[in-house]
Amino acid sequence: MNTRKKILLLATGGTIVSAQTSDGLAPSLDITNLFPFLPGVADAYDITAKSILNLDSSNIQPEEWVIIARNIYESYPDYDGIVVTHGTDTMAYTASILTFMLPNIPIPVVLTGSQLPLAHPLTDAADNLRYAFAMSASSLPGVFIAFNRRIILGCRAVKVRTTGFDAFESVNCEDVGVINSEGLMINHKVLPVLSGKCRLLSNLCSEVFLIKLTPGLNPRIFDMLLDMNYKGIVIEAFGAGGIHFVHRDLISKLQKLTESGIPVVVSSQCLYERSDLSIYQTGKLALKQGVIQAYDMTTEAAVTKLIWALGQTDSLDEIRQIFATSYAGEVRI
Ligand code: ASN
Repeated sequence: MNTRKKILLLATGGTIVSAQTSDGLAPSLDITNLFPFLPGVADAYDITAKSILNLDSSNIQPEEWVIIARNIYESYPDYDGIVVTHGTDTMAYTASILTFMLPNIPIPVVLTGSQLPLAHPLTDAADNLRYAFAMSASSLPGVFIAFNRRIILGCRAVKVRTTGFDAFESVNCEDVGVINSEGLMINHKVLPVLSGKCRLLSNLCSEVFLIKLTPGLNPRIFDMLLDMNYKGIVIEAFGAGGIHFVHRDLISKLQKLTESGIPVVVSSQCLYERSDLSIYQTGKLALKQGVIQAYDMTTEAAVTKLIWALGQTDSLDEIRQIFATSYAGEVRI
């Protein structure tokens, strides 16, 4: 009897399948050629590999998120787990949005990639793929990133290094797992809890703008964003959520935005710990204008949640409700 777990490998490009071209590294390797690089893996799992995209992840955008989510949704009933190979640069965004687009996915969906191509003599790709296959065979439902011996909740992942093999961190949340000589060790309290049937919610609204405040930022930027038809704004504010109103009054502009029905989500420029706009006057005044708090969400999760939420509804009240809910552990209210 074949007891190997059935795993689907969906390749989307990234360094992992890249080779040198006259224009620099670009995706080129065919995913079905992966197995000679991974001795033993094909015996441990029953793997089907399919290339669905072949892009550097800087080119992965909402259109591609829909393709990836649809492929996962259409295939998941036939597999025990799914591995998605993906460039590292935007992997945290893709992992976050897939969390929202595929609520209650009942099998592990594990994204991985590498800092060096699979064919490089010092590559981290083979190891990362091994960790991803192990997690994908775990039967633990959710969207995860496997990288450098760590398993991270997809909606908590941030790329924190451009070249280091320890490129990803789980921000404001413990790791889901670690791989050591005892095998794959799972931290069960971090796992998302299923609350219904899996659905594909693939309507997205790309018109979301992320703005990082700088001292002296001109409030007219928000008029420009309205003119450009942006439907939602995420502000990375200072510290616990401070926004300036002296000399240049950003806060009264926020009122104009929320009155126009535009959701404004405020997070922090600090990577770690939570924002709380109710502490300082510079946050509390913004709260009074109706901004939505991101609390301890990563910027990647806040932006993708807004892109997804605006695809589900244009009601500001419903978007507020969506941000007041943790769907898969992306926020601690
Ligand atoms: N530029 C690459 C990508 O994100 C980086 C990588 O995969 N390490 O596609």
